[in-house]
Amino acid sequence: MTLDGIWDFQFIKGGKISDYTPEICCFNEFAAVPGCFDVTIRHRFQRGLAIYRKFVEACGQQKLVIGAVGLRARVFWDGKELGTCDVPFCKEEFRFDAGCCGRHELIIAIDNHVDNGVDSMWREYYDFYPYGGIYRSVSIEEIKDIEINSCQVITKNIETPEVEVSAELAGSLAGKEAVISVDGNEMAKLEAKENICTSIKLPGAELWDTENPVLHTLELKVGEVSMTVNFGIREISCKDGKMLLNGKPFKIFGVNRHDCHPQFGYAVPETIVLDDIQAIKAQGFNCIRGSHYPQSQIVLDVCDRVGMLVWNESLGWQNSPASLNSPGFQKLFLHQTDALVKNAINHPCIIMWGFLNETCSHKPESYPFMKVLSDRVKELDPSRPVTFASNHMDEDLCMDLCDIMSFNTYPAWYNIAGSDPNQEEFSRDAVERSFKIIKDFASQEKFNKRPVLVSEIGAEALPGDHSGLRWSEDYQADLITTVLEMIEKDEILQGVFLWMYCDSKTYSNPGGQARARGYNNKGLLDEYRRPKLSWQRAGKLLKKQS
Ligand code: ADA
Repeated sequence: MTLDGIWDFQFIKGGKISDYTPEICCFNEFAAVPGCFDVTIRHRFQRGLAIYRKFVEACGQQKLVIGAVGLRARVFWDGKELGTCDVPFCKEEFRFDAGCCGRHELIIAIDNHVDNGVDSMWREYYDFYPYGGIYRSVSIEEIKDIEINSCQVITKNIETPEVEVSAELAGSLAGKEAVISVDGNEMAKLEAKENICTSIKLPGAELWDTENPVLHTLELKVGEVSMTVNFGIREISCKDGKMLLNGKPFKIFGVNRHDCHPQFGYAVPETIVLDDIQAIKAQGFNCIRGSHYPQSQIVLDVCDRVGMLVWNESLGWQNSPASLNSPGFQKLFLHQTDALVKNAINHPCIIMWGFLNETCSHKPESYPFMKVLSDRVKELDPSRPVTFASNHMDEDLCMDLCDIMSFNTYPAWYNIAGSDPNQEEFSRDAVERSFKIIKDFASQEKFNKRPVLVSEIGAEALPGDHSGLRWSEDYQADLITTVLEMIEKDEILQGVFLWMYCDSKTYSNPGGQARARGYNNKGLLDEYRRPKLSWQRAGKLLKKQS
């Protein structure tokens, strides 16, 4: 049962989550769930304690699922604490005894203060805004005597075609059968056990790809309980420095996208997501990087349907070696890594997993935890390549942990090797120099021909500035079109994710001009999705290429 809708609400400016007690509650407003409270007219950009309340009819053993909150939450049922949500963008489940049948009080208390401690999952300087709220759907369901806790469908063979179905079951399974149907046809019957796994051949079934994103439906039934999942049959692999989708080499022409909107924060409604993804596709792009946190069910469902490839990554941004070596950070990070993969594994649109954007991967002390993460992701999902976006170019020390090597670079914008930060006019040479550094490094024999991507590149543009100098629409458009043309022809670079789809809210650092108006302005569109010149020029170029 969904609990989305209008909840009772109270905001205490400056309040902290540790201050929460039932006595401080005096609900004087309403709030939408999902929703971010600090985008609302009354509480815009305010930090404090937000208390959400909903009365729920329920009894007995229940499972409460909170799709995602930010920045952290405590959860209460009839005044008793069920647990906490400690990682933003991470789905959490709470199993509990709801008591006698009737009306019960559910409280989710949220705090949106930024924590700058070493174990923090979202520090102040992350270059995206720390909105507060219940980002994703909340639901509750009765725990029956049989439970299907997960059901994964992984493509084994695209020729036959064949998928592997594995599921975790619990409860009174003795004497029960697990029945698997695909697209309405019964395909297998197994003895119901805690872990089941079987291969199913689907002769004649159509494959999923970007042009023809065919989805199939699998139903797993055990006794009276069933679970339905959508899946696509497709294979992603890497060979001789190329990425292959269903055995065919392809290049990535992608954009980084923050799943964010000025009026919704990170609770972006389906209509906007659909509009974004369809517009990105119509412009000729084939992939999004979900920067820099696990993508919502809405984004992944839309990308499956529309045929848009996705790089899905965990929440992280320039985390220090001190964090990477802190047990508290590691525990939370592994928790969100497991959730990232387990919750999204069936989506055919996802072609790679990523973690720890721009961490200190040039420092030897970062290596052990990077390895733990890479191993963990591969253990959970051996079917997809692993990557991370490095900003350390030829100084990176962790690239051997990736199946695909990805580099963030900002030639002709930041003060990086090969770029002159004082140059006012766009220079193609700066891009060439930067790409050469990446290619020379990535072509070393020790990397054994892994595909190489430019995972971020871009320049800020303020709409209306047509001076041709830095910050103008023309400068940005020249950079973007140069990059797309160069990637198209390049033998080694297998793709690019432009930074970024649209302008996104970030910090307003009083000490610098780098984030004009408190936005990262490197969008090809502005934050309300109004196109800049680069969007039009990129579209023209990509449509001509295809
Ligand atoms: C980094 C980072 C992005 C963004 C970008 C920029 O590469 O990964 O999140 O901050 O730089 O615009 O500077």
